[in-house]
Amino acid sequence: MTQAQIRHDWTIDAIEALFAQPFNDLLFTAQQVHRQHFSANQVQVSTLLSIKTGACPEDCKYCPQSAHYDTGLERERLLAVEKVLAEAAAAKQQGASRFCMGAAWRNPKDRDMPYLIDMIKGVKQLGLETCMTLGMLTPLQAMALREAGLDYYNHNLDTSPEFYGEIITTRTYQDRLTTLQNVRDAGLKVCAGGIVGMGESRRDRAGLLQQLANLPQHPESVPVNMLVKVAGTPFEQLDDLDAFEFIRTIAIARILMPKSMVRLSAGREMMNEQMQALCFLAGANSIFYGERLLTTANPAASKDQQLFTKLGIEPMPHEDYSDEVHQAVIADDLSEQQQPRYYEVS
Ligand code: SAM
Ligand code: DTB
Ligand code: SF4
Repeated sequence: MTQAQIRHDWTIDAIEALFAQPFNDLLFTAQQVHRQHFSANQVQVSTLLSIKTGACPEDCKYCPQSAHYDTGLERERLLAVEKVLAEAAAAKQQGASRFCMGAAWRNPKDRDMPYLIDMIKGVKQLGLETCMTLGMLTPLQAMALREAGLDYYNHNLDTSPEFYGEIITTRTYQDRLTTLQNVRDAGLKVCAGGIVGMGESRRDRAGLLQQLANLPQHPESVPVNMLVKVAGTPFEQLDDLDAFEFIRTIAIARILMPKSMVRLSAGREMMNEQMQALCFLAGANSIFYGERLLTTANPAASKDQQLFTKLGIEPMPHEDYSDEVHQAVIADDLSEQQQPRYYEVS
């Protein structure tokens, strides 16, 4: 097989044709593409922490944190920086290489920025990669997070432009694309994906992947979430998506975005080991690790360690920057960045 081309001109019809392939053919192609760019038996592990929980003004129909639905979730204000750093240290101890901090916000307020910046600096000093997902960002906010040392920003497109209106009414698809552009322009790495199993059609799944693959630059990380059906949300009673259709979605994400990390994201708690193994075979090479996602359950770390052992998978190493030499360089870089303030003080 010749080297997979990095393309940004995918048509929905071409993507639907991939969906229609025999399963074995599709997985074979995806695994070939995967091996051109990645070590076949390594999976990157990230740990998630909800740094601000619940009472979100947005109406995303899948989300347990939306104030529009009664899911019984206990709301929590922005966590103290020390608490976040203690959780990050524990995640590192468990073997995570990246720490992702999520907030149930439409967007961060400028008054939150100093705390977010301290969280980023502190987590980096532990030698972990940093990721945040805080909702929409202005260009200045994105730059401020980058200057603090943030590595990745997660912001999902969630679904196709056509289906989007069925899921969320409080922000537009274009709002999401604009935030992704702001994140990219600030020099942050982009983590963008979506959710399947929300009652969308196969064409919508193809449409989501088309949007991601036809961005000017592929996201470095592409989370594919299986809907977690939470009681109290409008999607509580939806039918399950067929497992093979989910695996096909992973395989096509791998083929369309050959160099991106494809993350087998939410929903693993409901998947058996065999299904997860097929997702890895289809080209998924990243997971959330630790028994909690943001507010819902994820498999226990010990269970994932057992699965990795059974499959001969190793956690993907990432360079540890917590030694003295790297820390001196980071401190130096940060002190040079004291001058500009990229957000308004309210
Ligand atoms: N509030 C910010 C935002 O929406 O961008 C950040 C946090 S939000 C919880 C991050 C992502 O989690 C959403 O974009 C969605 O893709 C995913 N998510 C939320 N609830 C989910 C659920 N029940 N099942 C699967 N994925 C979910
Ligand atoms: C993403 O795509 N999935 C993660 C992360 N990015 C922030 C979140 C999944 C949340 C699942 C529901 C919950 O635990 O609240
Ligand atoms: Fe709020 Fe994010 Fe949940 Fe939407 S997905 S309700 S923006 S926390």
